Amino acid sequence: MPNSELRCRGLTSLLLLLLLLPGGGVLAANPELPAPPPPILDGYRADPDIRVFGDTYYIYPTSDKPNWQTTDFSCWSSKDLIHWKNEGIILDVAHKLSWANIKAWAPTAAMCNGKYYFYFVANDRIGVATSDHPGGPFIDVLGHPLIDTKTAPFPTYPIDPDVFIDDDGRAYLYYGNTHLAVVKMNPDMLSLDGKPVEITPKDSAEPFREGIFVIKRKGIYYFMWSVDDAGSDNYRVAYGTSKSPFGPIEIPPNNVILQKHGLAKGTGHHGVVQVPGTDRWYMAYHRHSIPNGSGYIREVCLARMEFNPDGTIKPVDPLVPAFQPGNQGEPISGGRGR
Ligand code: FUB
Repeated sequence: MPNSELRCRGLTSLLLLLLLLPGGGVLAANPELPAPPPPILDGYRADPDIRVFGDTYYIYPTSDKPNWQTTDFSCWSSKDLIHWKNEGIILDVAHKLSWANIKAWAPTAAMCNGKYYFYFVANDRIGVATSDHPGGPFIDVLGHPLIDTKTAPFPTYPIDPDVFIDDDGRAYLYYGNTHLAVVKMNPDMLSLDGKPVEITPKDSAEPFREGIFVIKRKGIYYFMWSVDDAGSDNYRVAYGTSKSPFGPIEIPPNNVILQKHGLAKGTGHHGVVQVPGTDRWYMAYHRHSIPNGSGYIREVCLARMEFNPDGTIKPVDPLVPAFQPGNQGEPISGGRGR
């Protein structure tokens, strides 16, 4: 690391060390550690679902409000993973749904046959809305939830959807809290092909809580999830792998890939995006806001996610920025990253 960068990191650490709290206190920081990188989105936001559609990256987050009483979903776009533009409100559950009006949480987006599908939580159920544009607005097409507490033949809390589209075009919807559910989607992306089945990872010392996110790399399915309570400093991300989108999920040693470090606490509920045509991957995640964060005062950050030669995921350090100053980020042209 060049000396100038070390000096710069030292200065930022000192500034954070001296950060004043409203009550007059001073944040306790370890001066040996670098300051956490700044968040990438404005405002209090969480549960970032990160996607790439065409030459543009998108993040679909939760908009944080006290006690998780949130009503609106926004969308953010970027051409390089560095500069993010707020596309505005894409679905206002307080006014646009007939079956729910609050607790707008943890959405996910997918593209199929040129149409965009937005799966979201409202009043503890999962709905689906569609749009011709990734930046919305999205319309609730069913007029009722896609998934409620009775959809799965086992107990799970129907929150935190994630849609994974396999190489053959088949889409799978994952969701749940404490118990992980998967169900194949019909080609219309608006109905389920059968009943959800339970694939909760059983042998993990890092128990599945919520925030499932699935990717596929070199023929292996990676299942990543959040552990502990979103209000805990120890909220973190663990993972397992499988040869099938239906599991069973095998647990590698040291399967925690994101956890608190220094002033970055409550790091979890992430999403992952692959730069098209490359083996470069980035993780968007939230942490408790710095300063004065909590389980519903959160901010969205970005980090590089890398793999070891044996396919295991390297732990992500929330104190390391995704890009160093001067880096051009990850623009896409001709359908590929650089
Ligand atoms: O943002 C509301 C809830 O907090 C999400 O559904 C959970 O995953 C947790 O992040």
